[in-house]
Amino acid sequence: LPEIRREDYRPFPWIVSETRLDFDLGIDCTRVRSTLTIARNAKADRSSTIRLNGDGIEATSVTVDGEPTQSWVMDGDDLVLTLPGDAHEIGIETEIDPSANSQLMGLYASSGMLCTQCEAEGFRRITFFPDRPDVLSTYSVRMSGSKDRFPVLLCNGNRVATGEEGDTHWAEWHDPWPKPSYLFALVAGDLVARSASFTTMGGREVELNVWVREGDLDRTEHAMESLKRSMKWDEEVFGREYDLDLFNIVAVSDFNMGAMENKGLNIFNTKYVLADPETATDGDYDGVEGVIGHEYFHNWSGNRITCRDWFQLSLKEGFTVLRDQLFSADMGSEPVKRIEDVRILRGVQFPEDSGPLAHPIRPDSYREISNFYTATVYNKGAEVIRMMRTMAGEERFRKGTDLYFDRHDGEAATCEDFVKSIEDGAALDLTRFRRWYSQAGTPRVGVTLEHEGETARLTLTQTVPATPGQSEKQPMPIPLKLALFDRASGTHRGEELVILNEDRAEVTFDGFTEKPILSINRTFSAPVTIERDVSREELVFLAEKDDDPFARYEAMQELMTGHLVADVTDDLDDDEREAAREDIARAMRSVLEDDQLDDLMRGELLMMPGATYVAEQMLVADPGRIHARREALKTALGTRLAGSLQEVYARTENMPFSLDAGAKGARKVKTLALAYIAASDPAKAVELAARQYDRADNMTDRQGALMVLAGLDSAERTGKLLDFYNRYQNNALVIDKWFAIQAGSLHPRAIEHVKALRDHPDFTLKNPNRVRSLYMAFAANPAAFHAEDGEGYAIIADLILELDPINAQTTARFVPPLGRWRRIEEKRAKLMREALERIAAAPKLSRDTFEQVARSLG
Ligand code: HT7
Ligand code: ZN
Repeated sequence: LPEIRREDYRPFPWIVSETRLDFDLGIDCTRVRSTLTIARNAKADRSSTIRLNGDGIEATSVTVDGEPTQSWVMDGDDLVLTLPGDAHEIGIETEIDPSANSQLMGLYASSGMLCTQCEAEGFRRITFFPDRPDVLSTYSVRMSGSKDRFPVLLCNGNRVATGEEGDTHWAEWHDPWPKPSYLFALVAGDLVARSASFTTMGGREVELNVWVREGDLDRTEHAMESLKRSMKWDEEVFGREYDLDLFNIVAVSDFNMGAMENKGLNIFNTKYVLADPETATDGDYDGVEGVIGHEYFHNWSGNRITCRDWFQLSLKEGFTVLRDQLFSADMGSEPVKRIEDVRILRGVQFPEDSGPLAHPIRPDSYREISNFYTATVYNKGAEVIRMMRTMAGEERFRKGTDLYFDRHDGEAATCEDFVKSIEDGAALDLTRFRRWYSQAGTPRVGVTLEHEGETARLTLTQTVPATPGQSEKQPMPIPLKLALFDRASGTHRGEELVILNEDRAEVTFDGFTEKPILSINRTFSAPVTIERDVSREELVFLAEKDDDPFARYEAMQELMTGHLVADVTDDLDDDEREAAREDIARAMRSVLEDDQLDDLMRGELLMMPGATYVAEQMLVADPGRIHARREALKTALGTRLAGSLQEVYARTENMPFSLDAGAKGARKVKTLALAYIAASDPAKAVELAARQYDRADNMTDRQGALMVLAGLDSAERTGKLLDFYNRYQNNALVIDKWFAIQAGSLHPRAIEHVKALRDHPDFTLKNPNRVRSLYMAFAANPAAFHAEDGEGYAIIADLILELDPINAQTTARFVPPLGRWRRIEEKRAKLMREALERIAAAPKLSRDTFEQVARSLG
C-alpha cells in the first residue's frame, strides 16, 4: 500500500472556481452529471493534465468545453484528463448504486432515504473530482427524484428554486461559500422537521430545522435547544456568527461516526440527535449537546477555515473538540466536564500514545486517512490547544483566535498557521511548544519535593517515551498548575503556573516551616503522566481538602490506582492490603458525607479507575489479575461503606425526574452506590435494582439498574432483560443499549451471551451502531475480552474478517484492542498476536484494516 507523506504536499495545479452537480436520484441507480469550471493555478507547478480522483466508479461520458473527448485515461481509480489550454469546462457523468453502498461513504441508502458522507475521501465515490481539502469551489446543485420516495430534497447552502414534473420533483441549491468536496452533502427522503429560528448578533434571522423520520419528531427538542445554545455561545465566547440563512440537521440511523459538519447541512447519527427521558440517559443528553455543539462550531473551525491537507486534521478537530469541551463546561458543571474529558483522554488516548499506533497530533504519513480520526488527533489535539490557552490566559488566547479567524478566513490552512496566529495574537513565544505537534508519546514528569529549613524545593524532570518511528525526543514546554498546602490549616497561598521547558528544572518556595503537601497538574493543565512518591496520608489529605475539584478527583484516583498496582504486582500481605483499603475507605467516606459537594461531583470522586487505566500504569499487565483485584477492592469498599452507601441510595432513590444538575447528580450517585452494594451484598443489590428498574421514570435509572442486574445471576436478571427488550423493541437506539449492557456486563458468562447475541434476529453487521453496541462493549469488557483461553480475541478477529468487506472503516476500529499485545502478559499476548496474524493472512483485506493490522504487528 502506498504511503502518503506530509512533506510531499504540493498545491493542486488547477483552480476549480465552480462546481455544478445534477443528481437524478434513485435508490439503486443515481445519475450524476458534474460540470467543473477550471483554470490553471498560478501558485502551483504547471501541468498539462488534471487528475480527478475516483473510487470504484466509472465515467459514462467525459467532455471538455462541451465536446466529447477521448483524451483521458484511468490511472487506478483516478481519471487523468489531458487539457490543452489554461481554462476549461469539464463535464463528467457517472452512475452509482446507493443501495449497494454498505461502506456508508459517498452516496448511500439508509432506511429508504439517500444521504452522503464525504469526509475524508467519500466524494470520489460519487463523481470524479480533485477530492482534497485544499481545492475550494462554489457549488450549485440540482437534484430531482420521486416525489413519493423523496418528498424532502436537501443540500448545502440555500434553496434557490423548486419545481415538479409528474411524479418527479426537483430542487436547486446554491452554497455561496467556497468549500472543499468533503463538506458536500445531499439528503433525499421522507422526513419531517422541528423548526425554529435564531437571530444572530448581526440581526440576521436563520431558519433552523432538525429533520428526522416522522415517529422521532417528539425526541428532537433537546437537539434544537442545544443548537440554539451553541449558536449563542459561539457568538459570545469566540465572536463567531453564523453565515447562511438556513441551518439544517438530519438524523440518519446508519452512520460510521457521530456526525458530520457539512456546510449548512449537518448529518448526524440518530444517537446524537434523538433524546427524551424515557429512552435517553443523562449521558446521552450530554452527548447530543456536545456533538451538536461540535458540528456547529466546525462552521468556523473547519468550514470557513479548512485544512490544507489531511495531515492538518487536528487544526480543525483538536480546536473544535476544545471548543465543544468549553461549551459543555459552560452549559453544565465545569469541573465535572473536565474530569470526564480527562477520563476519556487517559482511558483511550494514553493507551494509543503508548502502543503501536502512536502518532503525533500532526502525523507525518498515512496509508488510509480514516485511520487517523483518532483520540490523539481529536482529544490530545484539544489538550495541546488548551495548554496554549492556559499559558496565554483567556483574554490573550481570544486575541489569538480572533487573529487566526481574520487572517485565514476562506483558506485551507495548516497547524503552523494556527500556532503562528496564537503566537502573534496572544504574544506568546511558541517556538519550542511546536514540538507538541511533531512528537508522539505521553511525557512523563518526575516530581520530587524536598524541604529544608523554611524552603521547599520542587524538582521537575521530563522524558518523552520513544514511539514507532521516533526514538529520540526533545523536551517540550509543560505548563503545570500547582499549589502547596499547609498541613495544619489545610489551605494554600495561591495557585502558581510553572512551565517546565527543559529536561529538568528546580523551583524553590520560601516560608514553609513544615513540609507542605503538593497539589500538581491541577485542572490537568498538561496531558502528561506525573510520577512522584506521595504517601497515602498526603493523598487522603488532598482527597478531602484540595480546593481544585480536579486535583481532589486525582488524589482519589491515585489512592486507588496506587493500591491496585501494588496489589497486582507486589504480593501485598493482608495487613498492607487492609491498611490501604482502610485509607481509601476513609477518603471515600469523607466524600460520601461531605455536604458541600454536589452529587455530580460526588459521583466523580466515587468512581474507581478503569481497568485499562490501571493496566496502563504497568509495563506488562495481567488483565485477569487486575480485574480480580479491582473487583475485590470494590467489594471491600462496599462492605466498609455499607451504611453511608445505603444512606445515599435512600436519599436519592425517589427523587423526581428533572434535567437539572441536582436531579442528574442524584441519579448518578444512586446507581454508583448500587454498583458498590452489588459487589458486597449481591442479594440486597438485586432487590434494590429490580425496584429501581420497575419504578424508573427515566432511562438513566432504568439502564443503571439493568446494568447492575446484568452482572448478577438471578431470576430478576432474566426477567428485566426480557422486559427491557419487549418494552423498547421498536426503538433501535434503546435496543443498542440492550446489546451493550449484556456484552459489557460483569457476568461470568458474558462471552456466551455475546456469542448468542450475534445470532439474535436484531443483530446486523450492516448497522454500525448495532455492531459497536455488541462488539465495542465486549472489547471494553476486560474480564470477557481477555478470557484466558483467547476466546475473546477470536471473537473480535472473526468479527473483523466478516465485517471488513461490508464496512472497512468500522472494522478497522476493532483492531486497536488486539494491538495492545506487547503490554499484556506473555500467554495472552501470544494469543492476541495469533489473532492478528490470522487476520493478516486473509486473502483480501481493506486498506483500512490492513494498515492497522500491519502497524499492530510491526
Ligand atoms: N469531521 C467529521 C469526521 C467524520 C468522518 C470521518 C471519516 C469517516 C466518516 C466520518 N463521519 C464524520 C466528524 C467530526 O469530527 O465532526
Ligand atoms: Zn469534528
